[in-house]
Amino acid sequence: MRVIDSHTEGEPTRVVIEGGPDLNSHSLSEQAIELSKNHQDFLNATLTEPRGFEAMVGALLRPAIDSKCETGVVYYTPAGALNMCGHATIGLVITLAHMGRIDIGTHYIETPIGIVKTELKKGNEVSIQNIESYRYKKDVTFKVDGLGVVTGDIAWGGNWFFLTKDIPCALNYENIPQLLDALKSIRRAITEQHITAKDGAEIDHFEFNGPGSENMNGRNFVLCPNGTYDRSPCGTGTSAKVACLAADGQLKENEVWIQESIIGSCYQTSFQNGFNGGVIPTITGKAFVTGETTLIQNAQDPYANGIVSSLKNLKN
Ligand code: PYC
Repeated sequence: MRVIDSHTEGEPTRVVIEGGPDLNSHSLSEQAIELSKNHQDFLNATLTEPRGFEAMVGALLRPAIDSKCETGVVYYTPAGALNMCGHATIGLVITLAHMGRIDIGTHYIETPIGIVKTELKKGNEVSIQNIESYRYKKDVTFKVDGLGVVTGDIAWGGNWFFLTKDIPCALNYENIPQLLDALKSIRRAITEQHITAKDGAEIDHFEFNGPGSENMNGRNFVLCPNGTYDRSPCGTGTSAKVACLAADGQLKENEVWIQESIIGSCYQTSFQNGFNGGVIPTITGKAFVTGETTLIQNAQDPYANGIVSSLKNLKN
């Protein structure tokens, strides 16, 4: 399998450019379901140790169905396919440029939830215009073991998010273990108390929001579905945040919001009013290619599909 690795504001993306599984379904959303259901070994082999590491998000290139798109893509973690991924879209655009497939200018990428317009700029900068994002519920309150009562919003930014300003400690790099534990407790409470997003959809991303450093409007910390945290400010999480700010009248159309991550990297973002009462966020950040690799899976290697798969097999 051939892959190209990059990072977007610190968060890694692994684009599989050759040798991924063949997906038989027609639409990209069906292909995403098929990838999650039938290709766990591929998800683990490409992203978990010893070939990958926990923060990596995969991007499996697929033929675009809409001819105006440069490529189709299904994003994934070892926990399954993602509907959309902001940092990985920025990483993918830089990867396509690295491959010589695209140049400075506008390019469309087809994802399982729709077409994303992107703009490749000079200096490794990319803007993506995300799908329409919106707040689904404001001030959802529930009890969390060890944290007490937590209040926050449920919002869609291409993935479903629970966002809260009830932070247990400062959003600092040194506090990452504590922040991860707290968001996992919130995730557990949401599952146990059957709190869901629209039409019963699972909330699979969790976001603390707090004050930003100088010149930043806010800082976040995001828990991803596979239990790791986003090193970048999370493109879909920033979209969900912008939707909440807009719904509260705290951010106006075309006004800039600078969203900082737990490592101090940032996205510049703004929005235009959407067609269905939500917002269409534009997220700008930088990505850099970090490597080109051929992943080798030797049939005799007990960890050919990752250490995770091997441990699961042992348990079975
Ligand atoms: O940037 O949207 C994002 C994202 C989702 C999960 C990890 N990154």
